[in-house]
Amino acid sequence: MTNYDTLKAAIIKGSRNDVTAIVKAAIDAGEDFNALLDKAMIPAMREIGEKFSRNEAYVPELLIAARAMQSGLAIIEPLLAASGRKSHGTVAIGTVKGDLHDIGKNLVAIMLKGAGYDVVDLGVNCDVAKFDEGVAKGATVVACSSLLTTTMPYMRDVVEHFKGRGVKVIIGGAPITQAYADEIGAFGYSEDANGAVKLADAIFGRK
Ligand code: B1M
Repeated sequence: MTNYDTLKAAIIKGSRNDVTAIVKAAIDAGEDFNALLDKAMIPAMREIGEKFSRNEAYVPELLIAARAMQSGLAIIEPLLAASGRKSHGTVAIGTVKGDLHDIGKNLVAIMLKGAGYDVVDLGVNCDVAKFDEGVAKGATVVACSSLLTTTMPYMRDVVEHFKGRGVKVIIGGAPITQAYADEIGAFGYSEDANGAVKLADAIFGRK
């Protein structure tokens, strides 16, 4: 059974090899990856963020923690992709223009794939032309992620861009709230990756 504190500490320290080894061992032992995410991996990123706020960690520490987190996510993702499922719809996802944070966005993409959706991952720093590329690939839902208060206003541009075009824009990210989604006219908001799946289920009529 995985020691969640050890995994959490390995992410915070940025020990990529340790994270890879722990996550791999847990998956090989048949453990539920949702527990790894909820009890160790996501709290680790929250904790390093709090240290950053208190000037106890700096951008290089954030970066190595993020890389360690990504190495764990990379092990989890193929499991979902390999689960042989029928697509329930297509969602294009990207982090908005000016914003390079992608861990939360990747997590949402992984959970959507796991729930049976085709996901067009557009990466980070996406402008409306980039989101158009996702729609051209069949997406009828555009999911926007933003982690910065300076980049979240671009979500309004994305909502405006897709108005009247039959594309539903849903949004999320640490500074985003339901009130903000209502204010800019987004179709929906979710606080976390599981919420994004519920939102997609509601949009595609699965629940
Ligand atoms: Co940055 N950063 N960062 N950072 N960083 C934050 C966001 C910050 C809150 C840290 C802090 O001050 N405490 C702060 C923002 C302050 C603000 O705007 N109010 C901040 C800052 C200031 C910056 C820089 C400006 C720092 C600098 O250079 N001086 C800079 C900006 C760069 C840029 O984007 N242009 C910067 C850079 C970086 C790194 C590159 C070093 C690195 C990112 C690496 C990467 O992503 N590949 C980084 C990191 C790691 C963080 C923190 C520590 C962690 C973010 C994270 O991965 N969280 C973050 C502090 C924090 O959030 N506590 C911070 C874990 C992730 C699982 O959660 O992304 O929230 P989250 O995603 C969740 C939900 O939000 C939701 O579901 C996810 C899973 O449950 N969700 C969605 C996300 N997207 C969704 C989309 C949806 C639905 C739900 O669509 C429907």
